[in-house]
Amino acid sequence: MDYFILNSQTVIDYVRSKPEAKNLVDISAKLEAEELSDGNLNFVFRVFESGNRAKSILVKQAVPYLRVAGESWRLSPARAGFEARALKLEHQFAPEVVPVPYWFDETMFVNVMEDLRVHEVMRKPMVNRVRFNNLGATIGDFLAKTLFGTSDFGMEASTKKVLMTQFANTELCEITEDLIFTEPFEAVLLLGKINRNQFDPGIKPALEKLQADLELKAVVAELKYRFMTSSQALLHGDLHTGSIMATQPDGHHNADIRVIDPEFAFFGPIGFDVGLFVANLFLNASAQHGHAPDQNSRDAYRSYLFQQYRFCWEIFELGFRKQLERANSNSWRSKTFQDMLMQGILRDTAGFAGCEMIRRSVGFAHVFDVDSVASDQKRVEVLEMNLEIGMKLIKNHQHISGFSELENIVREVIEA
Ligand code: SR1
Ligand code: MG
Repeated sequence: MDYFILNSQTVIDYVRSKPEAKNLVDISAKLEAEELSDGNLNFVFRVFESGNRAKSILVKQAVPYLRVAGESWRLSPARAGFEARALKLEHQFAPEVVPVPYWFDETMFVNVMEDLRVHEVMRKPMVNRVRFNNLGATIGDFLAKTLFGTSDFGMEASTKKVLMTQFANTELCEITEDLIFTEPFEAVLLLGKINRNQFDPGIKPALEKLQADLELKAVVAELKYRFMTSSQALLHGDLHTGSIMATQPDGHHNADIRVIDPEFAFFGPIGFDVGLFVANLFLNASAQHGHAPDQNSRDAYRSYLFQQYRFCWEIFELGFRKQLERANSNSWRSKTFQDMLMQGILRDTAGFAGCEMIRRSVGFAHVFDVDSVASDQKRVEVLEMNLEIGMKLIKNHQHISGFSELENIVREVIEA
């Protein structure tokens, strides 16, 4: 079969033609499909047995362009291969948090996986202040397991170096380098480079000030360089709350939480994954200025979000340190080394979180949490808060020595 772009009709015949589908759905029965695509890059379909939606699989296809931008933004469908390899590894290290990968079709650039039928992407419920009490701990544990397991502490140095050759994810890394670390900080780019920033005219003065701040730009350059050159572990690479799904919480506000969409995976600095996740908690906390109906519900949800930040860091640090005790070399068992390592990761977390807060406010890809604020004035206030938090996190990241310091930087701006 040659590559062709699937739609909600042809995906059914595609599934029928695959022997791998036999144990997952009854391919001799009537099948139906619906398109679910809501991410920026790919097309996603659910294929299910007619009359039995519980028997379903998820079919995700990469097309030779960026789905949200259209055919003019060319992008190799090879990203599906990076996703397949990352999904498999993440599922090995954290099977309870990652959808089961069923098969990867390298001709069709298709990944077929467990259909998370009863799960929902987290952004909308978070805008509506739904609580997931196990969110921070689940993500902290996922990060500790996947990042340790794929680092030089968790595998032989030679195995890691070979594995790294499978993750030269050049195109998607370039997207991150441009969209997170370059474009938001430049009014005019070097010749031949397009600036894809999109921002509310109301924050133009704040943005101009940010883009004229030479100290800030130097520190961002340093963070960008670390992103490009530090190969500590296999990252998810895009761990925002749009890459996390959850069921409706139970009576104790706990839910089944899953991490999806690792197509940006590559070997990078550990704090990038942690930083993206916590920044998205902070983005929601600031956006509640425009969503919460009253001060009490706003403050209560913000307290919950900061608590999830702390749980995430604590469980991540505890899990990472525990595994270091059993690591493959005595070098890693030195308490002083472990303290320095964790402090470096925390500082990176703060710096990368700052960049994420800024790019989600002025760059190409925004977040629903902020864009859905109905009042123009409140949305501008939220965006200004995000820029201020981002700048403070970036400028102070090298001096942070504990996770409460990071939290205090964010709280001081949000609670002012
Ligand atoms: C061009 S893709 C825009 C954003 O969507 C993805 O989810 C990544 O966050 C990327 O930066
Ligand atoms: Mg995605």
